[in-house]
Amino acid sequence: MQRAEPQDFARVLSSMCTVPHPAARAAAERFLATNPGDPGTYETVGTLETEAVELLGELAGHPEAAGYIASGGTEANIQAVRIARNRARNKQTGGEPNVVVPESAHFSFTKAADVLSVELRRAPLSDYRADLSAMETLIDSNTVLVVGVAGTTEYGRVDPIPEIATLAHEYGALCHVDAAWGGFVLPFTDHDWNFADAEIDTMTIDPHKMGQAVVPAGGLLARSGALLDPLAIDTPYLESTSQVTLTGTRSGAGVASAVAAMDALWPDGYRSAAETAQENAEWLAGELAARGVSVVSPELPLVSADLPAATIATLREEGWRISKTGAGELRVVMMPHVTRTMLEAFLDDLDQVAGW
Ligand code: 0PR
Repeated sequence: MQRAEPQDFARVLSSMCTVPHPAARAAAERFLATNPGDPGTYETVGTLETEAVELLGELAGHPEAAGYIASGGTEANIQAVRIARNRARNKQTGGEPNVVVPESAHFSFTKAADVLSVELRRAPLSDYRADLSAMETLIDSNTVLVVGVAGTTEYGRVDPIPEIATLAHEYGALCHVDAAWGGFVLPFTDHDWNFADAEIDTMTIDPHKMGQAVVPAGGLLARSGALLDPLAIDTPYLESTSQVTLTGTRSGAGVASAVAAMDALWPDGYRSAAETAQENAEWLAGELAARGVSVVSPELPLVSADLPAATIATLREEGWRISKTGAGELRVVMMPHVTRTMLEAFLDDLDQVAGW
């Protein structure tokens, strides 16, 4: 039987995964058979996880952050909701807990709400960003968490994070920032998004997206170790006495590759990747606008453009791995593997299909 091969990245334009950095790939292979879920047995990978959290904390403006390497942004977001729900459960009585998110929040929050039996309240946006007054309308005494997104999945927008944090705390709720995708780009922008910029409590920041680590490597950070306490369960027969992760056995590959990627790329490598990606986003946005296409201006390196569904479908048939926003726009994510040459080839094909 012929051996299956993974796709190459030559035509992948809408994914948030990318080619791992060579050092990250090598580290992942070396640590494939380790389990950071049992750091008493797999000590080295346990130490690496501490390093990974320190490095992520540096990126996020808080080198003393607590946290761990999760399976991805979904787990990190679920855990942030779980922290807030459990913390409130210990404190207050009555009423179903709710979480207030902007409508742009990733669907992982829908999973979190379902798994954790909390009500998800989605606030309408204004100009693709969280609208503070719309959020405040939804917040009440049962709100346990208010979420801001720093780099939205569909339009790459950054919510007003400091204001969201203030709002959350006014109501006694925690504030979580979802920087799953944006976290490795935002340090090189003027946006206020991190632990130094705002009084946020927890953050999702994923090495396996813009961080160029292998899958699975998500990141959950918390301002203090105490914030992770509501996640801790006893592990009677392990050397370590408690565990805060959602998964039990988990891949040391993600942990080791996250450290290797950040060692190799933070900060200069990530800065140049972010700059190149932003240049490419602005170039593509300009080219599309020049053809009369309506484009959402790329604040971060992600371009959404209004193309007919049939055009997108034909380009997919030609092998381009592209997807659409909920509103039907073409979405191109400028991951590190997306080069100008690739974009030129894509535009050539688009010109042919559109016939303009
Ligand atoms: N938060 C944000 C802001 C995200 O964009 C995503 C994923 C998540 C959380 C969840 O992260 P995990 O997928 O690591 O659990 N956003 C991408 C999306 O839904 C995920 C993705 C990745 C989709 C690669 C396709 C793909 O090929 O578009």
